[in-house]
Amino acid sequence: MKLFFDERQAEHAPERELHNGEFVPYAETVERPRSIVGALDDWQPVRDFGMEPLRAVHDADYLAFLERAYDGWVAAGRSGDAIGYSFPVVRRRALKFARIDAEIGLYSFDASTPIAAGTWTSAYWSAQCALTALERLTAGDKHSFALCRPPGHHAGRDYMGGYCYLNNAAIAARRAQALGLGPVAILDIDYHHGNGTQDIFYDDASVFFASIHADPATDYPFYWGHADERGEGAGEEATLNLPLPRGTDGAAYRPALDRALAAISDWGAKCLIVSFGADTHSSDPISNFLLERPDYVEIAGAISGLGLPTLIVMEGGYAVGDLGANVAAFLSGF
Ligand code: SP5
Ligand code: ZN
Repeated sequence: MKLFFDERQAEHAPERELHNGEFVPYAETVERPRSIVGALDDWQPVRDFGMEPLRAVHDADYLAFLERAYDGWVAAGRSGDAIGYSFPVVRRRALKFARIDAEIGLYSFDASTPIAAGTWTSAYWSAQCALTALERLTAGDKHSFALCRPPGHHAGRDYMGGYCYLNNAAIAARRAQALGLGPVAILDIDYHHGNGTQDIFYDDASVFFASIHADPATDYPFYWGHADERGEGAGEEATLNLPLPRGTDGAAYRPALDRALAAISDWGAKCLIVSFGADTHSSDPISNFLLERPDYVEIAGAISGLGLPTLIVMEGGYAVGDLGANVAAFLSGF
């Protein structure tokens, strides 16, 4: 399987995030991709597909904001990373703002997603990484891996959150459709619900979204990922959420995985995008599942049993000491 990563994805390095009432060191560190790159050989260069595939998913004003937000922060006389403190929740008016603090809240849903000097560059190349890896499927490869970093699945059309700025999986899914690889399904197996991906395709019958994650009643992102969210309008029944309790181990995970795979197969997917988070591992510092390394081999084996051309995009996973080996184990299962 071909592996993709671009060095510019390492430029993004926020210092801290707001969590449980305190500023704590940012968990989505550059040591993460370093660990994964170190555990696997033969990385391929990333190509530049430009802005158009990003515009197929994200609003133009949001992309423009992301690109200039850090400069706007510095121009406002601030130091450190750009971070919001006021968020407009529901029924917000479509107002235009000049002040950076109003904009940054408008385009985010949490305070764990600061914008640092290298954020736009890294987010841009993370998306290009997914697009480059996807291209392998058109060349006839069965599987392909994009070491996306920053991750993407919490980012929506016009918002960032959960360490995510551009939704790499969604961008790849739209591009897969454009390349005639569809119908496309996205299987999200990060510990956290992929709320951004769900939101982007919620009323869209052309992309099936299945997610297995920690129950949002107890875990971030709280407001999405509940079992009764099944899509809406034309997209009704094209979303499947399988929340699991804290403490879920490999044996308890498996029936949910089998359900998700059966649903993807029944729906008629011809191409699969896996949003893979290794934050389901027992050693993860911010999560509470109990998967072990051999479970990743087994999960990957079950996914590859679908027989679909599959793009794997990296999402979370914060146990840096185990991360590279866990990702290598997962990829070996294909
Ligand atoms: C892609 C992904 O896995 N995003 C997860 C975002 C979770 N954010 C909420 C939990 C934050 C916990 N932060 C603890 C930092 C300790 N240094
Ligand atoms: Zn996660």
